Amino acid sequence: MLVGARVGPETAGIDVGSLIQATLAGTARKSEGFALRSQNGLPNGVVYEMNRRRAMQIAGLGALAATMSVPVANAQPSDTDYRFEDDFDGPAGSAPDFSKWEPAYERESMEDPTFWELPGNVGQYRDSRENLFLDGNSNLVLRAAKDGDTYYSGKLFGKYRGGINTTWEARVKFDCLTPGCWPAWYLANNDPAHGGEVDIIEWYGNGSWAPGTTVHANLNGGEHVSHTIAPDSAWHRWRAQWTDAGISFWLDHTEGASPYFTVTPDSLPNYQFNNPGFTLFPILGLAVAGSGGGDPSGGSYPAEMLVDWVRVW
Ligand SMILES: [Ca+2]
Repeated sequence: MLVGARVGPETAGIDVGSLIQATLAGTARKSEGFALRSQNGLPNGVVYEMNRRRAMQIAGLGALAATMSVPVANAQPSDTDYRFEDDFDGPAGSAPDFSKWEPAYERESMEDPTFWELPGNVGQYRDSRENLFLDGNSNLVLRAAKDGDTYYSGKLFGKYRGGINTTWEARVKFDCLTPGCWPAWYLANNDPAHGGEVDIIEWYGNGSWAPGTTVHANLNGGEHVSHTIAPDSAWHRWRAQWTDAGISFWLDHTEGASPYFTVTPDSLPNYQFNNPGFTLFPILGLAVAGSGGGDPSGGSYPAEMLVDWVRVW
């Protein structure tokens, strides 16, 4: 866990050069798009893949200082000030870093199980390098596969707990959009009375539920708001930003881009996310069967959910 100064409004008083250097460092590290404005001679809206050196060569720090917009609250921090991050570096076939994550050892039990949640029908989680491992190319792999009569896969619960005014992002590849699979990247608070869940992206292999983003104000599933958005099998960054104004979501965020969905506190009667001391933790999971996954018999297995990194700032 890394805690440090954030690049944002609360850094008021920092000199502009440092602010831009920090922003550029964050940009270069992730090799993401970087927008330049028209004053530097480039057309509006042109987005370049560039590293810090190239940014300096093209525009110079002074020109950038004159043309960059003021960083917003969700600007990316510099290298060292993530509150939590995992790049999933490590040898192929090795375990993820269990100082940061707790693996699921079994599927959650259900009070009133539907057919695909019944023992014998539902897929299981286990802490096995067959189902939960690093690929050696800096990715976490959650692999769903049949072993005997049972489908097994993996799930990780982050040990980090983050409060309000945080941004959470993961770079994910869903090679598991097949019947029976139920992949998700989400945040949760498991307090029985005042819990909540932020499903940043969730896809359902049951063939009937719309994939997308959902905020649950209670853990019983009875109170939520959703936005349909369908993932594909390419790499994408899925982001949630949590402030007292609500929770906003971006797919492949670029600076200044509007969120595709925002859940405001007045959206839900029992909105918990502004409660003092409320925290969330990150979860990566690939379930098989269950209500959301449905019947895996017609699916293509092994199926994998890959995660390049998770970052919180
Ligand atoms: Ca990585």
